[in-house]
Amino acid sequence: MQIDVLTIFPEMFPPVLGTSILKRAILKKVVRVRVHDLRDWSGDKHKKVDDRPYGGGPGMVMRPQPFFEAVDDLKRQETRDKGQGTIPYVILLSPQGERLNQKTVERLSKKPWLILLCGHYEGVDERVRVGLADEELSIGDYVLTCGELPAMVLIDCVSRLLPGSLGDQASVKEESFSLQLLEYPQFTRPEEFRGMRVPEVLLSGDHVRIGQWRKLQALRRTMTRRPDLIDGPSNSSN
Ligand code: 4HQ
Repeated sequence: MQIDVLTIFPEMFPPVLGTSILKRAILKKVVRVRVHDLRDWSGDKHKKVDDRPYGGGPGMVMRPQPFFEAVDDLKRQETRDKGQGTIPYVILLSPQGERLNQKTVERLSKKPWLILLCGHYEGVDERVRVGLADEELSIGDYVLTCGELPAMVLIDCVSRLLPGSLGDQASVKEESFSLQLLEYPQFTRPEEFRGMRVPEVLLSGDHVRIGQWRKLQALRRTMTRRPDLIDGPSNSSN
């Protein structure tokens, strides 16, 4: 998979892309990530990418032109390099987007080419949504300072699903189950730590009882903390 990022803070990306599983996935060419400075397309001698909102009001709005021209250039470059162009799937990260979940991550992991648009200030000109983005995604109901962290979240969760990135696709299956039911409590040594003991059943060696205990704990935990996972979309999330 190819991922291009359009951002005014390209320097935020290398530390994340250069660490752990993402680093390995990139080295193994499971995913190729290119981060571009949106200011390169500002078309302005001061490299300005924002402007004051029509109709007034506080803050600044990101101009549409740098986003549109950057995407045009990336497409042109792709057509030049590969003869026949792959079509990019363009995603705008914003709190107004549909909430990202594992189902969406799975769908996106099947795309050959993603372009991620990171917003700033009060937001981006509406024409970016209407005329450029194929989809708008939010990583959750809280307000961040920028769209860069959401873009990195998306790169992370999509990349780990790509064949060859985890080394063990069994853990992909397992973790996707863990989204239907929360994990049971885990313990490692020592048997007692600061007065807190490991549940006796886990030391019993009785794997039938251990299995039953874990199932019960997982169910209890899900019911108290995330009833929405059991009730389905009617309740709140997923
Ligand atoms: N922002 N999920 C404001 C987010 C966000 C989110 C990104 C803050 C865009 C302009 N994006 N900027 N939550 O809070 O995706």
